[in-house]
Amino acid sequence: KPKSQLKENLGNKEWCYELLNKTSRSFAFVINELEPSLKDAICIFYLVLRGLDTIEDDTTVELNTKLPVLTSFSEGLYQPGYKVFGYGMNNDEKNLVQNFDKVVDVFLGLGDGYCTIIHDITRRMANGMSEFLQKSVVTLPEWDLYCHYVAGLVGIGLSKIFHASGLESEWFATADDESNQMGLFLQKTNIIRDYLEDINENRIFWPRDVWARYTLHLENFKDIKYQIPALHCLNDLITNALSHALIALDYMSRLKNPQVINFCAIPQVMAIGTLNACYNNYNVFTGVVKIRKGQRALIVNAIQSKGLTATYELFFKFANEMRHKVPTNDPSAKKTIQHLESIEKLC
Ligand code: PS7
Ligand code: MN
Ligand code: MN
Ligand code: MN
Ligand code: MN
Ligand code: MN
Repeated sequence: KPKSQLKENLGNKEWCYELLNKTSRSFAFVINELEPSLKDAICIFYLVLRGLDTIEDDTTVELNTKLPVLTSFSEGLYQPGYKVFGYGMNNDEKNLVQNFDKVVDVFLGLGDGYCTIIHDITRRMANGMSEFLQKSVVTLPEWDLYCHYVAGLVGIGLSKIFHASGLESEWFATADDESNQMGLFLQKTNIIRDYLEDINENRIFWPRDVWARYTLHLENFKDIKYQIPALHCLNDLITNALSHALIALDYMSRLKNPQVINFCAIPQVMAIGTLNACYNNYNVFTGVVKIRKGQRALIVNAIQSKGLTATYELFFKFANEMRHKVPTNDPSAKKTIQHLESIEKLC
């Protein structure tokens, strides 16, 4: 592997952390708190995948132009000077991919174990993204597969990094199914919440086999006269996402390092909080449903001071709140309550 340019290494690393702060909506904070042995690897992992996602997401570039860029991206990690022009829907994303040589330089300075994991996951994610740029998400297995490519693989790579750092046990090196479900829980929540943003960009990630049971056209849900089927469909997908919660709790219960616990648990608790905020809420179809800044701060504080105990308490709280909102006539009600009761029992 080519050596990193040592002289510029310090400046490039600072640049990477600046870009992390600008491009991540929520990960910058938890990554900054990680142990030094882990922090740079996960910062670079984030920026590499954010770079790849910038290419996937750019709806202004033609597919024939985009696909070769996407599938050669992971090889760029081993080419000093590698950068990509013409992509990015905002200035931070443009900045990231146009100056990607700075990320490559810091990447090449990581331990070989970390490089191999990051390169492998990037290659597999890019192949999955190009598969789904050429087809839509129809069945539930396809929904799980798309979410595996863009988030489950992140979980699998992170678990291997945790193990390689020596901070977490051997279990994490091979816990691919559990790691995948950690990612699926976040990604499905993101896809459910981003209904309006995605459909307005002509991108559909809601699985057709599910929404077709409630409407002929997914865009119909934007119209208040379709409120009832829209809410039934929304609650159906939230119920599906909840099926990953128990595995996610089991995964987190095996973690030892307090900063790794924060890094994993804060996004998971934010996810179940977001599902609770979205559940049976028609605002998902007319705007953005988000956890308020103040509530986010309370969650982060609780997890930082009480770790897994707070994680279990907050999962209980959000599951309990959701259970009290389940309408008796909702088609998924029985399944929803089953999932929520098993979460509450475990917590
Ligand atoms: C390497 C920390 C902890 C075992 C850029 C963290 C976009 C939800 O596009 O930016 O604005 O709607 O809000 C993160 C499992 C991946 C999955 C995926 C890499 C958890 C490229 C996060 C993040 C595994 C594809 C961010 C999956 O959402 O989305 C690192 C364990 C990137 C994790 C994308 C989404 C992440 C996401 P947007 P966001
Ligand atoms: Mn994307
Ligand atoms: Mn994106
Ligand atoms: Mn080992
Ligand atoms: Mn999204
Ligand atoms: Mn977005």
